[in-house]
Amino acid sequence: MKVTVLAGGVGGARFTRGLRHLLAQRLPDGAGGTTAEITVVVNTGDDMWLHGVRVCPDLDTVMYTLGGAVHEDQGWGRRDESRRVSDDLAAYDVGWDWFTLGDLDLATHLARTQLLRAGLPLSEVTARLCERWHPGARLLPMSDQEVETHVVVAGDHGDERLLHFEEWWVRHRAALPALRFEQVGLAGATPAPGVLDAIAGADVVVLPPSNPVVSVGTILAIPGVRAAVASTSAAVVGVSPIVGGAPVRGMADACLLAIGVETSAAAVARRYGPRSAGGLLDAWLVDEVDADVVDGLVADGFRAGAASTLMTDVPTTARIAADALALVGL
Ligand code: FO1
Repeated sequence: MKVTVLAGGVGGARFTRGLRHLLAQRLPDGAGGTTAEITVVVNTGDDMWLHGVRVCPDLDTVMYTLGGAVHEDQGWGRRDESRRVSDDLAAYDVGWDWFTLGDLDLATHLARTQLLRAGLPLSEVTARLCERWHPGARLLPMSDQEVETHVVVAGDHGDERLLHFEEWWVRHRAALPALRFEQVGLAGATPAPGVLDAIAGADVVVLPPSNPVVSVGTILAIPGVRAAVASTSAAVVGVSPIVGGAPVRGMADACLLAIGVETSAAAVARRYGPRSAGGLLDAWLVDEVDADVVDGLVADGFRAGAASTLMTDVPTTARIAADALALVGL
């Protein structure tokens, strides 16, 4: 069975960990893993060059989470982390003192940067880094080209300012109203090798509860990706990142506001659109608190269902993944 997940950071990583647990139960490989082929296409719009190293927050969050090294409470970065280098960098007053690169995390960025400088594309670099972490899935960046999400905010003199997404997200906690998002580098970007095949050749494509605008939305914005999802023979099922009118974590509401989409489970589904009307989704799983929207979504051509979608632990997340797959008969 081939499953392809279009994932951002924490939500997508945690969901994929639960999905892997479910598939290991259903299709065991006899060694605790699964014979299912899981491909995670990961958003790289949050990436940046910082202190001369390439930082890929969502790729690292997925890699660490599936590799068992993630700082569980934070959802990103390494467990048992320290920040001696980051603190000393602050003493030099260089870089982003509000963005902490942990000491162990820095090793990942140094390794990645060395491999990039050697001429390897990000997709091959990612595969090399994953050889250490054994994520039990293939991680693909959405593109080997640099596509960075920037946020347009109002300037001080009635003009507009462009912030890197991470500055808006971490330094300002998305509190500065975003006028719009710009994916810098998008025009020249192509899907990384394997991305389109992973979408076209899957049995099921999953849109996990990642940020629908700056994570899944950025992946879909890579030329060719949205069309591949709309036309794949795979079933396409999503899990709402919005529960009861609010994001479970992060600030997707600030992102949805910026693009004029209501922060609701139903509005996000309609933003993706039903496959029956040329959209992306065959099915959409909402949380039980939003069960009242299911009938309306079905009337609009979605298969829809409601279940508890709080990813409290791996077995629970596996059950959520099972509920999502069940909507498309898997
Ligand atoms: N998030 C924060 O809120 N504060 C940080 O200092 C921070 C540092 C950081 C370093 C590496 C990395 O891979 C992720 C980091 N994040 C931090 C999380 C990051 O903002 C998110 O993982 C995504 O970019 C948003 O989904």
